[in-house]
Parts: sequence; structure tokens; C-alpha cells
Amino acid sequence: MKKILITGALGQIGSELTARLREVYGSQNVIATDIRQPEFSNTGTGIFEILDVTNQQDMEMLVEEYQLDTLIHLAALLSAVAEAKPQLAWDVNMNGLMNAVEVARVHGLQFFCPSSIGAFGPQTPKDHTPQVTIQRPTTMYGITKISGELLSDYYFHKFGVDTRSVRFPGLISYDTLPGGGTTDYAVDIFYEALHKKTYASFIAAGTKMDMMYMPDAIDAIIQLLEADASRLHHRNAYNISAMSVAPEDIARAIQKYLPEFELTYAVDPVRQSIAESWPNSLDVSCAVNEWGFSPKYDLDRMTKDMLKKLNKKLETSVAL
Ligand code: NAD
Ligand code: AKB
Repeated sequence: MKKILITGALGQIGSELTARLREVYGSQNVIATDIRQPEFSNTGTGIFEILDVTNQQDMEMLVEEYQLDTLIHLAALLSAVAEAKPQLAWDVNMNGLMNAVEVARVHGLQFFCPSSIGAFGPQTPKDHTPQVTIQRPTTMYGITKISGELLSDYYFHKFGVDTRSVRFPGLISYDTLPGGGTTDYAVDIFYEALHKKTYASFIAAGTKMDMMYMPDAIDAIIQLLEADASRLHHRNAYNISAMSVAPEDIARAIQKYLPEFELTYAVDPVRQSIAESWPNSLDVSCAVNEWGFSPKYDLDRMTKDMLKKLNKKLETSVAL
């Protein structure tokens, strides 16, 4: 049975992951932390502690107090926010990560810190991006993500820390709103479709990016953490994805249920240029072969479920 510390637990991933891990491992075995107080409890019942990941001593005290064996490090600034605040992004994403992986080393913890499609750059092959390829990201977010992959590998090879990671694509979810990334349009579009029947995308038509539905992302984390270590050759970090889509692809999927929905464009040059530096579609075969990655949701299945769940949450009444 794992005893887990989660940093950044109130974010888009952490809120759903915490609730799910509490179902799997028991609520007393999952300690949720974040730099801010929860506004309402969407992580399920269990222990919550304030933790700023730039404070290594505080992190260490929690690991000792609760006798933890696993650290899931989610606290970070996402791509668009990191581009606006590069020094803060370095502090949180790099110094926070260094603190976390050090705590993992000293206390012998299993360690997971997600990387991203943002770890790739404009020189990376765009289609079926290989697991091992050129990575020269041009954003502060990407620089922290590729550094995180390398640091995690270093801690595995040098100190034997059981580091594992995935390169998440854009994650689409209905529970907690995304925290300031380039792929956030793919969540916003569902909210606006239900509220206003129209959405102005900040990402341009024809811009493909990898995406995945949150239930598949949560399954992937648990599956990778439970995987047989002897099968893991590419630990930090596995390409994973469930679909490669442009804004008009999501709009068409929504229009199957909401024919009057209209997509327009109000392109944001900063996020557009970040998106253009990222791959169109990843090759996920290493994750499939080494630990059985197998997402359940394609675009159509996800769209139906998103609209159903948001219809209830937003108290809208679209017939599905
Ligand atoms: P998020 O922005 O939704 O949540 C991040 C959380 O970290 C927030 O709750 C915030 O309060 C907290 N935080 C910020 N500074 C902190 C600090 N100094 N100390 C402690 N907590 C702090 O992010 P997310 O989408 O849940 O992403 C989690 C991880 O997954 C990040 O490493 C991100 O790069 C990675 N990732 C996310 C996506 C995605 O689409 N959501 C895709 C690829 C990778
Ligand atoms: C972002 O857009 O910054 C994130 C990511 C893909 O890493 N969603």
C-alpha cells in the first residue's frame, strides 16, 4: 500500500488525482498539499496541508510526519503563465523540483513529476514525434520540463531514486479549470459551447496538438507508478496521448450534439507561437510496450462525456 504526498494538489490534475488515489489507497494514505487553501473540497475527504514547494524543509517535515513512501510532484507554472513570469517559473518549476527529488532521494521515495509536450521544440519532428528525439524547447516552460526529465533521469542513474514520468499532452477535464496553459482552449471551448453556443479560439485553425481526457491521464499515472520496474527503459518521460486535434476538430465533435455551436477565432500570438513550437502528434509506442498505456477516450467519446458532465455542473440543458 502506498503512502503518498501530492504537491500542487488543488490544480487541474491534482484535484482529480487526489480523489482517485484516496479511493485506491485509502484517504489516510494520501496527503494533499498546495501553496493555497482549498476553496471547496474537490479532492475527496482526507488530510490537506499548506506546502510551498520552494521550501524543502517543510516538504521534508511532512514526509517524516506522515511516514510517506511516494511523492507526486505536480506544483508548477504552466506554459502561458511561465512565459509571462519566467523567473517565477524557474523558481517554482526548477527549484521546487530539485527540492522534491532531493526529498525523494533522502527518504527513499518513489517519485513522479509530469513532463509535457512542451518539452519539445520547433526542431523536433512534428508528426509521430519519436520517444527519443531532438528536444530544444524555446519556452521557459519547456526549458523547465526538459530539465526536469534530465534531472529525474540523473537521480535514477546516480542515486537509484525510482523516478517515473510521462509527457502529458493537453488535458481536457470538467472538474477543475486548467491553470494557464496553451492547450486550455480545448477546455474553454466546452464551457462556452454550453453557455454561449459560440467560442472564439485563441489557437488558430489547423493547429494540431496532442490531447487526452483526464480519466485516461489519471489511469496512466497510477498504471506507471504500479508498473514492473524491470520493464521501464525510458522512465523520464514517456510520450503519451489519445488524440491529435485542431480547434475545428473539437468544434465538429461538439456540433454533433449542439448543431448551432459556432467556432470563431481571436488568436493570441503568444500562445499560438508556443503551440506552433510543439508537436502535432506523438508516437506513444514505448508507453504501450513498456507499461501497457491504453487510453479509453477518443475525441467523440470524450466530447459526449464532457458535455454530459458539464451540462450537469453548469445546469445547462443540452439534449445529449
Ligand atoms: P495547475 O496549474 O492546474 O496546478 C498547479 C498547482 O500548483 C496549483 O494548484 C497551484 O496553486 C500550485 N502551486 C503553484 N506554485 C506553488 C508552490 N510554490 N508550491 C506549491 N504549490 C504551488 O497545473 P496542472 O495542470 O495540474 O499540472 C500539474 C503538472 O502537470 C505540472 O507539472 C504541469 O506542467 C504538468 N502538465 C499538465 C498538463 C495539463 O494539460 N494540465 C499537461 C502537461 C503537463
Ligand atoms: C500547457 O498548455 O501548458 C499544458 C501542457 C501541454 O503542458 N497544458
